[in-house]
Amino acid sequence: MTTVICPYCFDRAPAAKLPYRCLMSPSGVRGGAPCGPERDDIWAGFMGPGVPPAARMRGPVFSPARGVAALASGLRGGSGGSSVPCPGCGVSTTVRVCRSCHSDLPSDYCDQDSRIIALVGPKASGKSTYVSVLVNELNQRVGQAYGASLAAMGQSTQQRDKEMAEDLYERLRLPDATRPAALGFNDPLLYRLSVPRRGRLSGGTRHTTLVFFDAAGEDLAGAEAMDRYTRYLSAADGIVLLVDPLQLGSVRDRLPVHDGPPLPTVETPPQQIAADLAVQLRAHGKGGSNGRVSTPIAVAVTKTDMLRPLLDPHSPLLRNAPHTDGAFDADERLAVHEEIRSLMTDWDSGALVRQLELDFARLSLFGLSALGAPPPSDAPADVPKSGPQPVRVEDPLLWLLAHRGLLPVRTTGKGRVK
Ligand SMILES: Nc1nc2c(ncn2[C@@H]2O[C@H](COP(=O)(O)OP(=O)(O)OP(=O)(O)O)[C@@H](O)[C@H]2O)c(=O)[nH]1
Ligand SMILES: [Mg+2]
Ligand SMILES: [Zn+2]
Ligand SMILES: [Zn+2]
Repeated sequence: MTTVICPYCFDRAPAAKLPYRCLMSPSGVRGGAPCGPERDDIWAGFMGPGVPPAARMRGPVFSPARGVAALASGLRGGSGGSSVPCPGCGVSTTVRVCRSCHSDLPSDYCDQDSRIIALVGPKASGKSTYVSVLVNELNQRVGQAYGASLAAMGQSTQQRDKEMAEDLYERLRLPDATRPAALGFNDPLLYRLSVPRRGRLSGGTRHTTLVFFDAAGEDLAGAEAMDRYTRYLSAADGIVLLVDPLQLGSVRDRLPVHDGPPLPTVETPPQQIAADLAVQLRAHGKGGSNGRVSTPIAVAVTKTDMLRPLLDPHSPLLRNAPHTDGAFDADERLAVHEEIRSLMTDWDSGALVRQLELDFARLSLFGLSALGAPPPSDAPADVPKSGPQPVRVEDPLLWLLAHRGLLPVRTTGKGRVK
C-alpha cells in the first residue's frame, strides 16, 4: 500500500485513508446546489496568523464511505488520481487533503511513494538557481540519457517552474533572494519522476514523487532558525548541502584578481550548517550506533565556473558526466569526490571534510555550476549572455536516487554506490 507523506507537515498516512475536499463546482447535471465554503480551522491553524479570514473559508473536507474509497483506490491507474463523489452535492472531486494539516495534495501525489530531498545551504549559495536549472536538465539532457521524465505536480509548483524558467532562460535574470519563512510559508516543490524499469521483460515505468524545499539561507543560519525545518529535515530521504566556495576566505585569497562581479558577502560557514544539521538529525533518531547520521548527504561545491583557474585542465569538474547507456557512473562519482576532497583539504586543511566524515555515515562530495560561467560583471543580477550552461548539476540527486536503487549504476567496482 502506498504511504503518503504530507509535503507540508510531513504526517504519514496510507493513501486510502486520506480525506477529500469538495471543489464546490456546480454539477450542471442534476441542477442541484453546489456546496458552499466552510471554515477550515485545521488548515488555518497550520498556516498561521498570516491567512486572511476570507481565505479560511474553503471547500468542505469529507472522508468517503468505506466502500467508495476502496473502489476509488482500486480504480486508480498510474496517474490522474481517483475521484469520489462529495456526499453534500454529489459532484466528484480528486483533491485529497492531509489528515493532519488539511493542505491540499495534488491528486497524482498520492499515487506513488514519495522521496523527500532536503536542500540546504547558506544564503546566496545558489539554491534557487540550482533547483531551477536542475529541473530543466532533468527534463532535457539528463532525462534523455535515462529515458526519464519529470513532471511538476500541482498548480503552485507548475507556476513557480514557469516563472523561474522564464526568468533564467528567456529574460536571463537570476532569481531574487528567497523570502524567509517568517514572511510566509514557502511551498514545497513537488515532482513526479518517471524512470523506465530495467531488467524485466515487461518493462514498465517506475514513478517516484520528489519533494524539494527551497528554503531561504537565513532560515538555515543557526540551530534556532533551522528548528522550523526540523520535521522536513528528519523526514528527508537524502540531503543536498550546497557550499559556496566564494564565501570561503581561503578560496577568495587564492582566486586571481578578476574583473567579474563582486564576490558575495560571507554568510554562515558551511561547517556550522553541517554541524547544526547533524545535531537536528540525531535528535530525531537519525544517528546510528556509531554516532554518525544515517541520512545520505551530498555535499556540493557550487559556482565551480569561478574555480577554473585553480583546476587542472583534465579535471572532471570541467565537464558533465557521460551517463553512458542510461546508467549512473559510480567511478566518475568517485573521481569527482576525490577531486573535491583534495581541493577542500587545500582550502581549510580538511576541517570541513573531517567534520562531515565524523558526522555522516553516507557522504559524497560533488562540484557543480548551475550557470557554467559567472554573471556578467556589468550586470551581476543577470544570467551570462549565452544562458545557463550547467556543469554536473544532476550528479548529487542522481547519486541519492542510485543509492535508493532507483537508477541503474555502472562501475568497475571501485566507485561502488554503498
Ligand atoms: N558564478 C556563479 N554564480 C552563481 C551560480 N549560481 C548562482 N550564482 C550566484 O549566486 C547568487 C545567489 O544565487 P541564489 O540561487 O539566489 O542563491 P540562494 O541560495 O537561493 O540564496 P537565498 O535564497 O538568499 O538563500 C546569484 O545571484 C548569482 O550571483 C553559478 O553557477 N555560478
Ligand atoms: Mg533562494
Ligand atoms: Zn499535512
Ligand atoms: Zn460538495
